[in-house]
Amino acid sequence: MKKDHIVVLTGAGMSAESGLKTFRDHDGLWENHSVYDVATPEAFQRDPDMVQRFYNMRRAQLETVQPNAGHFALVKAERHFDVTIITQNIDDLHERAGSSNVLHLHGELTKARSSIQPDLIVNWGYGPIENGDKAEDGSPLRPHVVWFGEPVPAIEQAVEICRTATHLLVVGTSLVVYPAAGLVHETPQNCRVTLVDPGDMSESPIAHARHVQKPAGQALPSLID
Ligand code: BJW
Repeated sequence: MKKDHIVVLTGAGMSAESGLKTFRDHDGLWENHSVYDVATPEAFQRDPDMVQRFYNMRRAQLETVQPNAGHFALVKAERHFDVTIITQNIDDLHERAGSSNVLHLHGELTKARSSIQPDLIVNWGYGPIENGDKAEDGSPLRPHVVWFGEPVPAIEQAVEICRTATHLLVVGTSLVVYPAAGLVHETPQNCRVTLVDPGDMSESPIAHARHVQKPAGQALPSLID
C-alpha cells in the first residue's frame, strides 16, 4: 500500500519549459493587453473577438508543445506515492504526460462552455472558437476557463484533497491569485511543504518552506528519484 499522499499544486512555471509563457514573468503582456484586460468577464462583454483571439492563439500553440521532464517526473512519482495534481493551468500537459489524478482549478483550454450556464461544457479540442459558435442553449460559446471575479467551482474539492496531504509540492506559481494560493494553508500541520521555483519566493505565503530554486524540468526529476 502507498502511504504517502503527495499533493502537487502547479502553476504556469510548470509548463514554461514546454514553451508556454507564464503570466507575470517577462512583460506580462499579450498584444499590449495585460492578463487583467483579457481574463475577465467584462473584457469578454466589451470585446469578445479580442478575447476569443487570445484563447484561439493559446489553443493553437498548445497543440504544438509537449510535456516536459517535470511533467514526466510527476507521472513517475505515481509508482511510489499517491499523487494528486491540483493545477491552475488550463493546458492539458499533465494529462498528456500520463498523470492519473488532475484537478483543474481554472478550467481547461480544450473545452468550451455556454456563456450563461457555466456547467454546460463541451469538449472542443485545439481549434478556434469562431464568432457565431453557439452552445446548446443558444448563447455564444466561450472558453471553459475561470476569469477574474468568477467563482472557482473546484476549490472545495481542492481543499478536501489538501487536507489529506502528507507532502505538498508547490511548483511554478507566484501564489498571488486567490483562492488557489490559499490552498497552501489547508494542509495538515505535519505536512511537509516544498516549493520548486527558480524565482525569489521570499514574499510568498510559504516563504518558510524548503525552496528548491530551480526550473521544474530540472528539479522534479531529481526530487522524485
Ligand atoms: C518557473 C519556471 C520554471 C518560471 N519552473 N517555475 C482585487 C480585485 C479583483 C479581484 C481580487 C482582488 N483581490 C482578490 C481578488 C480575487 C482574485 C485574485 O486573486 N486577484 C489577485 C490578482 C489579487 N481572484 C479571483 O477573481 C478568482 N475568483 C474569485 O475569487 O471568486 C470569488 C467569487 C465567489 C463567488 C462569486 C463570484 C466570485 C478567480 C481567479 C481566476 C484566475 N484566472 C487566471 C486566468 C485563467 C485562464 C487563463 O489561463 O487565461 O488564471 S489569471 C492567471 O493567474 C491564471 C493562472 O492560473 C493564475 C496564477 O498564475 P500563476 O500560475 O501563479 O503564474 P505566474 O506567472 O504568476 O507565476 C509563474 C511562476 O513560475 C513564477 O513564480 C516564476 O518564477 C515561476 N517559473 N519559470 C518552475 N521553468
